[in-house]
Amino acid sequence: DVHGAANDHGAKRPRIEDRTDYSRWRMRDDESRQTWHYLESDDELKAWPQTAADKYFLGLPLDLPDLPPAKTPLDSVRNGLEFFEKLQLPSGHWGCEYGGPMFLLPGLVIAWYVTKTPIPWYFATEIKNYLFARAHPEDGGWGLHIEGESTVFGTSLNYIVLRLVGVEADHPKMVKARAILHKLGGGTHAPHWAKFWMSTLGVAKWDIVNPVPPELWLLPDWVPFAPWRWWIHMRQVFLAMSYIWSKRWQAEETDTIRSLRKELFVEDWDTIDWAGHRNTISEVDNYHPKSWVLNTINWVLVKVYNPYIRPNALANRAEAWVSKLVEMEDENTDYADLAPVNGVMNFVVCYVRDGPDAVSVQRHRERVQEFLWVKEEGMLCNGTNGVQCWDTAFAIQAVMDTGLAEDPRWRPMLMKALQYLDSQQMRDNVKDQDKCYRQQRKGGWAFSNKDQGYAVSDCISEALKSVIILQKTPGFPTLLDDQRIFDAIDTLLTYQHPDGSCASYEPARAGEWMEMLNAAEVFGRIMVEYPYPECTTAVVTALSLFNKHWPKYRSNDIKRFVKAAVSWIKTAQKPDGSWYGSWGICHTYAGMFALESLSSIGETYENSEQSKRGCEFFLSKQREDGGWSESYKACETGQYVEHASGSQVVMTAWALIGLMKAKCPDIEAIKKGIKLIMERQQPNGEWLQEAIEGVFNKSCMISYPNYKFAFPIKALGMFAQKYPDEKVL
Ligand code: LAN
Repeated sequence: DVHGAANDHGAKRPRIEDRTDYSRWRMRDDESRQTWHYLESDDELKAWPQTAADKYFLGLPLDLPDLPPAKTPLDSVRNGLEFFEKLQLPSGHWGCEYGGPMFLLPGLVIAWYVTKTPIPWYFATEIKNYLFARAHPEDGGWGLHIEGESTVFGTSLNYIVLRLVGVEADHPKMVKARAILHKLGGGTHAPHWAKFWMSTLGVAKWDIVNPVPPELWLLPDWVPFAPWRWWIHMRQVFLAMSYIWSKRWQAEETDTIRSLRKELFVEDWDTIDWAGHRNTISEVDNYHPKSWVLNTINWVLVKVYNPYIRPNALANRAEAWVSKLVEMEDENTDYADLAPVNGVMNFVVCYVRDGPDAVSVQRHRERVQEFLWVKEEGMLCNGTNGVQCWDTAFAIQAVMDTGLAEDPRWRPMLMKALQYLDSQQMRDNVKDQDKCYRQQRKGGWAFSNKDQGYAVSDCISEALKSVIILQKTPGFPTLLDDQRIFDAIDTLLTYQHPDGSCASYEPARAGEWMEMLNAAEVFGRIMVEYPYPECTTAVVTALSLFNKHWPKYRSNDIKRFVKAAVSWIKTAQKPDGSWYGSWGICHTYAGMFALESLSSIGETYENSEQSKRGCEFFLSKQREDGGWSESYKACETGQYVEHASGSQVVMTAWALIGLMKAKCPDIEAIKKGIKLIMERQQPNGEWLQEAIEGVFNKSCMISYPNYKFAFPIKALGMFAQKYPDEKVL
């Protein structure tokens, strides 16, 4: 693939084309390790035909026949499943694009570049196409996420990507992007992470980067702000970053790098006061301004500690320990790593530490491929190495709620899905769990797959629920014996906070005050774990379901857990009856989970004040056409706001599921919503993509394309089960 590769180390001219031939792309599903391949030879093309799923992901026509028009919700379910089944991948899971954030691809491409990894022309070409397609329609810049306004973070980094993959600086789109970048202040106004990447690349000098001292990792564990207490994503990013920062390592200079120095900055590069711009940041990027505490610490580090005190021996010890922790992360995940931010940084660490030809570097090179995805707009970087376990769990639950699980028509699909979850359960804790500060995970599931291997409270819950309901359905085998189910329960039971709530990867290890050390500027609430209604409610539903089937196993622990969790869920309800959701948009997403969990312990509209108020909140937000349409803006502001483009299928399904789980008596309202979902279904059974569905860190949106299948199917199916005689159309 080096042939025609886009990079200018050595003599090769970057090659970049208008577009690639979409009939040549294939997604390989190697036990749910997803990689995209471009088949250049016709022999390969013959040997490896494009599947329906490939075509769907690529936006190519599927040429499916129209299905018999749905007259009832159950017809509509069958048509939806007919389509959704075609997207199930060979290993039994569902996958999809998982884009949205616009700061992931830059890390990956910069990591490729600084490690002299050739970028094949077809990757370079489609990366260019994606970024051009996603440039802000008016100013030509890029934001934090695909729906956001242009920022220095998004624009400087994605501009760099385009140059590294071979786009010329005088391309009209680059000229336009530069104009908005300069208008926002240019590279000196970038937030911390962008300054880090620019310095690693050698486009900026390290003095512009606020300190990332590896010494913090030498603090004893009892220290209240020791990094092991931070939210796992922050500490893993900080870890790798601190190694590179401490070494002030920079990539080898190239023509492109020299040229970027001229392009990215408003100031003349040679005269920039680098240290003086450590805290410079453009207004639009500054979502979470640094605290005075952090500014003071940074000042002491820069002015006093680093130049006069920092003992070499201590720096070396810190680097060595950080390096060891990086190694453990790589080993525990077989180089897949937690997510694409720390994954690509670990890649650079290995290159710096182990040299260009090391096995570790080679393995990272292979593994980062799993973050990439190709869709009709081009190539992007997913938020994780996939959505495998999560989306598969929801797919199973959707079918279960339609009552079709025993229908032989869907058995092969469900069998494969069950086998998939069977294969992905984590059977052991990670090696030296305490030494690398990992949470117990035995019996759990990750969001993506077992390779990544980070259990999450709600991912365990959703997967476990799916396994239990399927295994308890006549006609399905018991692949996971009782002990494996108990392992999952044991791990789930470790997730509760004293106040009854649950967080995501681990129970919180420090309080909200830690946000004072939030150096990233562009995200809010990232430094520690928080209690999340969605996670807490998912655990409650899983424990309740488990307890019905195994009433004896740890029943007192479960009773206590559920009781405390439910009372926390009730306190988390806002006066208007809603719950704030942190991982999906927003009150609609959280409301569905909350109402489902209340109903799992027998609390519904009739007998529970909280359930009733939750329903009333939903009913008050239903639109004239029967749908719901919450916008991502709600995540930023905490207030329910409607999306400009009207009712959304996914939002509508979430609200309806909540209402039906809560046994809301207003059948007419529910019917109106069901009708909208049915009318939006296409003749081939699919639903089309509408507005973005997910969110993280309050400010960054992320796509969940399979939600438009799983949740409408589930809502329609639940309706068909509950009201078999109601006419909708
Ligand atoms: C995810 C995706 C899944 C999500 C749910 C399971 C839906 C949630 O209920 C718990 C948290 C979790 C696991 C989650 C955490 C943060 C992730 C991994 C992401 C939103 C996907 C991308 C994001 C990750 C942090 C992106 C990298 C960005 C940094 C700021 C490091």
